[in-house]
Amino acid sequence: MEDFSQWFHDILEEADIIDSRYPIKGMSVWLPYGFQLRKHIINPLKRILDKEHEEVLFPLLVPEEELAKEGIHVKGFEDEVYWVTHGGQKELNEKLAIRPTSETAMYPMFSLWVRSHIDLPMKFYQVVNTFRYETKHTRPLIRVREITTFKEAHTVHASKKEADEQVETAMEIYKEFFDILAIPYLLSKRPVWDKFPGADYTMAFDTLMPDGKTLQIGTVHNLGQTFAKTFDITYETAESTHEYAYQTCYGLSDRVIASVIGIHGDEKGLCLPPKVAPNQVTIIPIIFKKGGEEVLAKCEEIKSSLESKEIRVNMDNRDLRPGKKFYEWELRGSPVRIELGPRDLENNKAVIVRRDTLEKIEIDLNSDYSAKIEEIFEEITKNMKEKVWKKMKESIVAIDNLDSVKELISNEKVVSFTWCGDEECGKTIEETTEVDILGIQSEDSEFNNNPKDNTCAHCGKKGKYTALMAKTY
Ligand code: A5A
Ligand code: MG
Ligand code: ZN
Repeated sequence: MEDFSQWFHDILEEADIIDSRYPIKGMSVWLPYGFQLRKHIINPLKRILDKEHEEVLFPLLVPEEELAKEGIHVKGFEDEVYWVTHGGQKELNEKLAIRPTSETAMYPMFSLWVRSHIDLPMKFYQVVNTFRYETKHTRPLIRVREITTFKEAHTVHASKKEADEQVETAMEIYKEFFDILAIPYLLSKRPVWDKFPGADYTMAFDTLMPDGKTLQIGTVHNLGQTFAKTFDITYETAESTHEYAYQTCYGLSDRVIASVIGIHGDEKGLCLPPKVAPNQVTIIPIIFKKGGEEVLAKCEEIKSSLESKEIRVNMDNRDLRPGKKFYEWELRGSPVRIELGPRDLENNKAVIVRRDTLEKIEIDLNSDYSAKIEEIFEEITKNMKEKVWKKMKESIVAIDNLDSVKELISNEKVVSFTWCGDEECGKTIEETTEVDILGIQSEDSEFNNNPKDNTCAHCGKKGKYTALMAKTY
């Protein structure tokens, strides 16, 4: 893929994902195929969250007074908020913010809902659109002004320990989700100057896009008691004392969809993991003048049989050359194609083509072929996952001084180095290299690969952490 940016732009249009010609910068239209893909990505996430969260839906508008309450938070978002100032001709008494995120919409209500320790923990989530007046270059799905697919979870706990544990749980949830999408990720603790406004700390998932830039695809924030104090979220303990609650929130967005498209795609187009592909199997009847009816009937039979096993099947019997159909469904990333013509019918066989490898596999239609296809789905997922994880890991280069950073980054690498962790040192590193520090690796991270006795790659002080640097979106 020579020019990823161009490829990404083209595929969104060619595969009918979104139309970015909508006349407002940073806002696009989801097209039917894109909408299906989006749905099949959201669904498994909801399934995971529904196990221990409750889904809710808050209003889009936030009173100015609430938005302004948490000083650090509002400071972080003040340049990005869209405002509603009028109702018809009449200027509103109080401006209303269009949510850039929903802390200030939710937490005044949490203050009413949280009464006693028996109400806790509370775990909510919603999938909504949020609006951010981004000033950096906008890009469909990646940096948008209307985030159409903003999943935000918000939790309230009775103790610091429980909130800390929820951060761990949230990270596990996201790992499980990204594994379903076969998306590789780097998990790090963001530097203090890059944490979520108002959070104690932020854990972030970044993935590596084909152009060597990392994309933040999910964040988990430990909010401590900051918002609880601002919004008066208190509970009565078993001993009848009143305490401030502890909170966390975690979110992800359309960027996840961008990463599925970008990371798995190739020169033929999309390549979708079976679990999220709108059409898991595409059946293409190969019809000549004679025997068309029988072929179509057999294809219908295969379709119903697969559908009875909950496989999403699409039968393309449009009056087009098969070659044209192959091309289109490869472009749209359908993981498995089944071709069936008169000769196959005679032998009661069909040909399966895997989108990831383009490998052809003959199946016996007398056998339990739906089980075989499920097996192929598993293999596809495994293969796609291994390929992209390998590629990401190979892009990470450990260095012991910062001289080569610029060159490595321009060669699309991510660098890891030993860092002292001091804010001043970190900011100097970012300024002199013009590269972002993603964050620090946990002790048990496989990317925590710098020797323990190393000194900081920049200042020479005791090196406490392995940090990652990359060119970011
Ligand atoms: N309330 C918390 C969860 C929150 O808002 N966190 S956040 O600011 O980090 O946003 C959550 C996720 O949305 C980020 O991890 C990032 O991947 C994504 N995101 C942020 N701004 C975006 C934008 N303009 N376009 C697309 N995705 C964006
Ligand atoms: Mg920065
Ligand atoms: Zn240092």
